[in-house]
Amino acid sequence: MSEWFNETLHNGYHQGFEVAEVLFENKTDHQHLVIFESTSFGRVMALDGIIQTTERDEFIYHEMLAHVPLFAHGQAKDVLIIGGGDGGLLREVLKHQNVERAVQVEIDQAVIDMCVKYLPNHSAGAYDNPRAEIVINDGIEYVKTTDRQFDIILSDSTDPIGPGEVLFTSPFYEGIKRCLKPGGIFAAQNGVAFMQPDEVSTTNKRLSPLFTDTGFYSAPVPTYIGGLMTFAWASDNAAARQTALATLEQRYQDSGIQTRYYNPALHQGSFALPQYLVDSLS
Ligand code: AG3
Repeated sequence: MSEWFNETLHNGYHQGFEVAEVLFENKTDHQHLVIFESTSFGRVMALDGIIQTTERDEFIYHEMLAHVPLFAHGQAKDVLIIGGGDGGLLREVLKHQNVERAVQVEIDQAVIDMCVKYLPNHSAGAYDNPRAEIVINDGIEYVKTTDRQFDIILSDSTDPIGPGEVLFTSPFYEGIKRCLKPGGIFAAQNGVAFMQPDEVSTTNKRLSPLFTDTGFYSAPVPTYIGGLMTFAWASDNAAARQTALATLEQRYQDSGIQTRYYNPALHQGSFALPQYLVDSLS
């Protein structure tokens, strides 16, 4: 009999992975961390029973969370990442040569350490990059207190359960607002809309009083089961979300960045939402 890891996120519906080998399993100071070798998706990392990332499909999520805001902005120098301890997002952000500094605020040092060790292809050396600065702190504390400002802020959080819960609250979004530079862009993982429909409407209610332009884009990430993963978007520069295809193509080409999921046409298309989501926003 083989051993299976069954995710415990949704009621009455779950995905399972056949486990080839458990590489690490422990309670950190903040959450229960498991990293295992699966027989189908390469190495898999879960926190508190919820799949966070797999080697096989992480590129879809990390490319979309990094490149959509970064190419829409076009000249970001300072980037802030909240969470993202596996390092996949930092890796994609640092591919942009115009980025001079990427500050990553992660609450759990153990996640970074164990992912560097057992998921080395995620960070791919990003933590040793001189443009990266790692801060171990709660993201909400950081955005409430830092005196630095950023062109792009990305929230690569867990679901709004446990340590990730505060990263979906109005006080967190107010903190984001205070440390975004004029014209800056905030993007955040916002759950799988079909399975977690309230996340889209709640985030929309909380962001729209603070920013002149808010919206959502999406991507299908197989191991975030149940349909489209949504990403929240907020900015006071409404033009950024409407960046012309030709401009995105020019920036993408000039960057020399190689992608496996992201491309400029898909970037534009990802802001088109299914009607049930459009309705939930009004
Ligand atoms: N961040 C997003 C995990 C979301 C899982 N939720 C879900 N399936 N609804 C994970 C960290 C990736 N760097």
